Amino acid sequence: MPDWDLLLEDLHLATMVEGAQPYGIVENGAIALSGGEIAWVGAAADLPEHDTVDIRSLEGRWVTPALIDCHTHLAFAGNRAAEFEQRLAGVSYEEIARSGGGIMSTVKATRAASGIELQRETYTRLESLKREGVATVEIKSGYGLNVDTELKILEVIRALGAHTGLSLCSTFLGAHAVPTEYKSRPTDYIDLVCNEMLPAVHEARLADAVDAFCENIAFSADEVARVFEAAKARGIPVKLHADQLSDGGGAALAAAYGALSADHLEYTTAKGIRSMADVGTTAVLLPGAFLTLGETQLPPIEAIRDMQVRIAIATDCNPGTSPICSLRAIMNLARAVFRLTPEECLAGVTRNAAHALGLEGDRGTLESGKRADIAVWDIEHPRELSYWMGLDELSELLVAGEVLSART
Ligand code: DI6
Ligand code: FE
Repeated sequence: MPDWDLLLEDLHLATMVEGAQPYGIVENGAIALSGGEIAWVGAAADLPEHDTVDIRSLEGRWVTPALIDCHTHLAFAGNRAAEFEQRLAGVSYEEIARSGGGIMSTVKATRAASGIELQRETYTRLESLKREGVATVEIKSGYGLNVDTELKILEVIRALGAHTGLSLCSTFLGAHAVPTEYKSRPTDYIDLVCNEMLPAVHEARLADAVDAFCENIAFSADEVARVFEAAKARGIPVKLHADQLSDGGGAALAAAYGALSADHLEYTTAKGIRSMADVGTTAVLLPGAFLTLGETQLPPIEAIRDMQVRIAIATDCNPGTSPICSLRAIMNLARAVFRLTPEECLAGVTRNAAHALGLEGDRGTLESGKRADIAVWDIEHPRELSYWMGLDELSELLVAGEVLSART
């Protein structure tokens, strides 16, 4: 007879397993945890006999997989509120970037910050996500753009995993922008990324994935391909900022390298989506950047749906185009701006976000054998998670079976 570590009862489940029931709903369910994993999950009526002593009632609350923010740039110093005002006064994001502001101004601040300062600023943003039920966060480097600072950022990310109790995935984004000191020599900068930064980052085991910004104001498809080749040679999975401001064939490029995800996609064509569908690359949609930039071109959502490409959504938390530390707000915006259904929004921050990180075997749904990353909510139906904005319905967050935060 099983002797589980903990059995949670008197609850409803939104397992987010794809199937007959929307949200994978199981009313009157139960969930058993052992060794940090889900040992059993299903209808309470089907619960097998067991010897478990530690049994808790959740008093009719709802249980979902803990949320996953699969695309952020939240390890940076300073902020860009002054540029934000300039943009409101009519100066474009590209103009600011070309005149040395934009990403480069955050690079200056991040280079100047000590590891401890960077850690402190980043910690606050992670805690905000944690308070709303997020257990896994992907964080990109890309505000260092030299060997030392890229390493510093990635080391801070590793340290913050231990400090916050969150599961942090780190992505090396050396090809985020051409730094000022390489202004007219982008090829030399890509040499540095491929021949020095990436090897150093890989040597120190600091990157779970490699990303790049494929855009007129950043890197061409050929330059990105060089970075992807270097990643591939080391067995590191890739993802791409694709077609955010213009159609640069980013989605097809990402797919050609079997990318985990292609992100943004506002200017991607149906053909680009087709190539993603062919290899199973996840579409990560980022309504925060869309709104902050005043973008009007919507990602090709119908094509994405028709071709059954998985849709994830994320904060893109960064100081330039998405100063947003709330994944719940993003769920609401994805519904309002991209017209995703509330179920698509929840799948976008659970099951499909896990896919975008290559973690689908380990988390993102409530299934036995997966990590016990669980959010408990004071709601009457999971659709409410894309309905309310700013209401704190989180009752409890468990990561690998341990309570990380609980309402007092
Ligand atoms: N796309 C974005 O939206 C962010 N990076 C990227 O490649 C913007 C980063 C910034 O402006 O600081
Ligand atoms: Fe981004």
